[in-house]
Amino acid sequence: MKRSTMALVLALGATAALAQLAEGEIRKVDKNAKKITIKHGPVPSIDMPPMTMVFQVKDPALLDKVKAGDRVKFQAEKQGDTYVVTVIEAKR
Ligand SMILES: [Cu+2]
Repeated sequence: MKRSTMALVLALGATAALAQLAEGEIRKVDKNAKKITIKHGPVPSIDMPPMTMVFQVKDPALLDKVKAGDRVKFQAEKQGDTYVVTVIEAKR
């Protein structure tokens, strides 16, 4: 594969991954319980409408990157009866 074609494929892949990120605003961070409260917009990956709710986090280190009041992009998945945030980043 030519280098230019490879770059295009990688760029398209990154765009697709970003498109799945939901947007929201952090309401509360609870590091001890590994939970985060997010007022969020639609979350296509788990087919969820906008609401304010508590998520578990996959890795508590994710909570070091955000604080209450931050606007964020995030990815969530359903694990059993629990909704888990797997990726989160503050918007700037
Ligand atoms: Cu929700």
